Amino acid sequence: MKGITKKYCVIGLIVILTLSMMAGCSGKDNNPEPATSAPALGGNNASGQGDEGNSAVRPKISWAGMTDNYPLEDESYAASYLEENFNVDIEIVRVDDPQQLNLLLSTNDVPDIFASSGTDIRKYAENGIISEIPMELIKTHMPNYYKLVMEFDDKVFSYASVDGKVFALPLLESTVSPVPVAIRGDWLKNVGADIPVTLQELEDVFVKFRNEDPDRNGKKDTYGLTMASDSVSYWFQTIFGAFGTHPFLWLKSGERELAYGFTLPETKDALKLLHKWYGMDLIDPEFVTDKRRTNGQDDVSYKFASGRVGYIDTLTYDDHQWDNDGQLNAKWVANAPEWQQFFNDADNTYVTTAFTEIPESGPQPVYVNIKPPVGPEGKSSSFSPSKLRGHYIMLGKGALESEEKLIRILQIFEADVSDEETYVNLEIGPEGVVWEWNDQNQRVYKKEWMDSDKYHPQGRILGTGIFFDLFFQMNPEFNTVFGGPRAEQRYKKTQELISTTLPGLSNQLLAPIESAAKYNAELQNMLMEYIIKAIMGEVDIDATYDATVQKWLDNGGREMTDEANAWYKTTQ
Ligand SMILES: [Ca+2]
Repeated sequence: MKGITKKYCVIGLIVILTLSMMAGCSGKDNNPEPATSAPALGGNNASGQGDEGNSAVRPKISWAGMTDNYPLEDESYAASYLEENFNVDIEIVRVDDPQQLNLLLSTNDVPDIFASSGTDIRKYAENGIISEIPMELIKTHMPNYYKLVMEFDDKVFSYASVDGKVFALPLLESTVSPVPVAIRGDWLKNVGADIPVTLQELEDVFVKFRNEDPDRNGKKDTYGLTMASDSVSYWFQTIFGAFGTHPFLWLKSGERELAYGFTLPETKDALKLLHKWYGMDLIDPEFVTDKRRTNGQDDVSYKFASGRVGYIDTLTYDDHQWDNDGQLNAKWVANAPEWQQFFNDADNTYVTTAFTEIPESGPQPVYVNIKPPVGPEGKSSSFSPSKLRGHYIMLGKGALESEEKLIRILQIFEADVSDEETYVNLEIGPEGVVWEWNDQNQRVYKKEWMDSDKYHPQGRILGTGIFFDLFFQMNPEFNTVFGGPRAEQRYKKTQELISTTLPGLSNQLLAPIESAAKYNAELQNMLMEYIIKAIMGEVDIDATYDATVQKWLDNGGREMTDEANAWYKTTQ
């Protein structure tokens, strides 16, 4: 991984050097850079391309960015940083909401750079609002960006294309990962069980968790698992995942079709197993009201931490850390005197990693992060939100005034996504003002930063944050370039160890469909009710499942499926 960072830095450096040389060649006999283009605050720019001279091309770029998070003043540190390092003039376009953006676009006052929903790409392209971004230029001037998105999905540009031409740049969210799975290590030890791998082994463990007093309190007061009733994405998701399905996601069905997960026959098999488990008393009867994540005692993480259920697959990796600021961790520590004592020593705050096996020594008890169970056909998965963001970067007609201008824009984007120094300056701000190096050579906030008159919680005085940093959290290498031990623990020790390594299952429908707005809420309620009844045995699954699928299809599900597949075909 280190090698990749280095390579990005080298390429970033080459971009900057190339720009320096271009600027140097065009104006080598001219005066030093004008004072007006200096950054607002003392930075450490790699600059050098400031003395552009009269003949230099210095394109003017109107920038509406991603959101309403625009800088409050026209002159800001981040805007000056871009102007200085890329020899451009930045004009900030202030847009407060999508309505205002649409008004701007309809009056033909289209910003060079803005972001909008993927559903708008065709409309904007057909109305001549946005420009084609030639694929060859993307490959040439954004090679690291190109590599990142193609590694995610080699069809990714088809989601941003109209009639085979690319009209927008897809964005990824690198902090998204498959949901981790954990089991109580102390209970496994107490009942003499190994870490379960298959679904059958998991069932065997759950039988022991229910019947062999795993918490050794002399009472039959423990269950195998429960679910997050308030979030359908997490409903027994790794159990459905062991059958390769998820009732509430669009999944691939065969080679060239999408189908709604509930309608797949594997969902019926999973429901039958869950009903069997309910009958065996392995599922906490409170599963119909338990929540995913609250501050109280009614959520899955409390029940897991306090020792009512022994298995959890409902929290993201952030909550699985041992730094005492995550939800599961906070509740776990509150129930564990040994861990409280351990974290009383401030030096211990970020030292631990997630456990993937039961440790021989150290504070007890621990929860062990395991892989999702492997089902009868060898399938295994954990729900993962999509890495593809719903918003795309688009370029107005003005961005194509000259090829030089377009290339400069793409170079800025490439530096933001792959050059660490550019990213830090746009996202966090300048060294010595906002942040400093700690004794472990990590970037952390300066203690006095929050008292500074340049401080703003969204960075709107310096212009830092996602207004200019359009590629926020896209490059996974950059998740740890700021924030010190906390970021290291979250994105290296935890995300890489327990989450990115899991088989994920995500929604395969990557564009919104119109019919879903019409039908989905009602259809989802119908399926939720059916699934609960099926698990609790209030309906006979064999006698009612096919009819329920039919009812779903007849009441809007077929229309949604057709629309989902019409989109899917455009990506093939
Ligand atoms: Ca007990």
